[in-house]
Amino acid sequence: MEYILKNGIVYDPANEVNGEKMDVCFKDGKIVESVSDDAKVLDVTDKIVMPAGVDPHAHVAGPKLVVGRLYRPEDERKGVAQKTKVTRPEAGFSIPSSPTTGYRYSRMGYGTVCEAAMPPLEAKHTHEEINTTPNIDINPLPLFGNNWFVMEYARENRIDDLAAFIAAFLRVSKGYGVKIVNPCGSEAWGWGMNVHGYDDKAPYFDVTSREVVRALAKANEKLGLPHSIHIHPNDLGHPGNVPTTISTLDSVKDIAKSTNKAASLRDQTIHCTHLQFHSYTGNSWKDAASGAEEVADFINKNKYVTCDVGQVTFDETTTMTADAPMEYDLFKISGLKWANKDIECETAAGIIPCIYSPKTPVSTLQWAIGLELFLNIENPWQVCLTTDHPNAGPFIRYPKIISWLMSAPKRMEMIDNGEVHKWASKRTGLAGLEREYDFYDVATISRAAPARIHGFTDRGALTPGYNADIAVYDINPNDFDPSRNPEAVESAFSNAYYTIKDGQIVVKDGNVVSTKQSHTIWTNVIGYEEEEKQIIDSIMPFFTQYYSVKWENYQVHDHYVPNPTRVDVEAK
Ligand code: MFN
Ligand code: ZN
Ligand code: ZN
Repeated sequence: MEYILKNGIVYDPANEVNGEKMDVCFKDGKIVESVSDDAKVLDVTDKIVMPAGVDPHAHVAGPKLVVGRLYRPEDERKGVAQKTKVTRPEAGFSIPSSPTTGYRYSRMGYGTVCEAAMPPLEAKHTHEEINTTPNIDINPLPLFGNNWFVMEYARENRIDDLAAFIAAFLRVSKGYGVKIVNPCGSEAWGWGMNVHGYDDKAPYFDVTSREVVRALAKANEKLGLPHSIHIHPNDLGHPGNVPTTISTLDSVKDIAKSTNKAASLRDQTIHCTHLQFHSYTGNSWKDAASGAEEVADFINKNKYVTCDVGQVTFDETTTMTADAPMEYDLFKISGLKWANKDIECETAAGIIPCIYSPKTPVSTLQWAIGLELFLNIENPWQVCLTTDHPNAGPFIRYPKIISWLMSAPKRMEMIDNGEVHKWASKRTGLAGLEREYDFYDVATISRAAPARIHGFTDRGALTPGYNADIAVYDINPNDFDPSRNPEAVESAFSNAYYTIKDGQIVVKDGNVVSTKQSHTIWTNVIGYEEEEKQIIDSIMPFFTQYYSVKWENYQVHDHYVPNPTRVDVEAK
């Protein structure tokens, strides 16, 4: 089937197309240069056309989602919608059901979402949920930062073995890249402890966070994976965490990016997620303030670093993370219902609701710090739009965040009319920031940059040969001032005029009109077969003794990934 999207105003930063009136053609699910006269015409005259959105970091599939849904029926009831001819019933606000997650992303014009934390031991379940999430492709990142084997290789500086282990575990878990959460800290939590500084050791392992991160970065670059290491640093959510954040980012400065073709798209060697939660000064919440300027300044000077923000949205949400000790800290502060789980020999997890209110000093501080990061980081290719869904707010708020970024008057109004607590102006620099994003910047932070950062060579741009993943929004940018119409910006980005996924129209006028099976994107390392076999053989005695599952039952077999997008990486 051939289509032509006619007369749209196109924003395609990867191809340096900035608001040009042009047609976009696609055929058999791919973007093409041109189509025949028989092509079906979709008239999008003077509407915004962008590549479909790419979310570089969210929590959308896996067992912690299930725990969240089960223990928060009050959240489940908030997002109820009846089924339609093509959709199942919807449920959930901050932790929507898997089908609901797919529908809501596609209504916003998104086509790809990174599931940011998959414990290999729970990978099978994660894939089952991915398979029931329609309309969006998902690339899951397995957790490596507190894995017992990884900590051992890092301590002994066995980078070759670590590379083989990563290759093997991407295959075993059908994962995409290397995720690190609170390195050594989630392991310490097994003993009721945490690590705080970057040079603290995991108890009984004699290895520091710094050593684990550097070893993983070296192994990642040795393999030349499409994505860099993806890190949630130590000390999340604690006042005074700026030095830990900067030391972490600084510590991989000397590690050269791989020359492998698979790594060639990206510029970074480290991606720091939900940077907002890592940009606090002060000694306690009483004297906490923004460290966004210092952190943004570091990023501005260091092109090897990229980030996503984790923007607070002022919602009642459900937080969930492999940073289990931090969730316990939140429990001590709020006393809300808390769940915790140990993932044997690999990681941990914690879950707790969080209410971010604009009347609360700390929530407001977090909100303003997130916006300051967006506005102080000069190069939009280094910063991505996220709420760390659902941790700082649900992903359905992305359009609202876009409206804040595009309108300085809107931000000032919120500060001046007392809608947000005065800490926003007293303890951050937000009120002095006049920068406003334009549609090209928005397209960069929500599709082009996240796709490049993840090393995707088939999406995030309207390049011929790429997947026909396209979003159309009902705004005429030549006759519209986003600075003065933030509500209209929010509404348009919430309800795509068209969302097209692999050439299929899945959304029209903000309604899901069809569904399709998701792809699971995973990385298949080629060239390490012998090393992988050796490393698996070497861990097997330990695995058999200490894991409560058998290796045969641990691996994610092909039938768990019925619709793969396999990224082959020639690592040698
Ligand atoms: C990432 O997973 C991931 O992370 C992320 O809420 C997450 O009230 C999960 O107990 C948080 N507040 C304070 O201490 C503030 C000080 C307070 C006070 O008690 O004194 N001050 C005021 O109320 C201000 C009054 C004066 C004024 O200035 O107006 C704490 C409290 C808190 C702190 C609560 N912390 C948690 C934040 C961290 C991480 C949330 C979520 C997090 C989730 N993942 O006019 C005048 O001058 C008077 C001044 C006022 C006065 O004194 O009265 C995964 O993958
Ligand atoms: Zn995280
Ligand atoms: Zn996260």
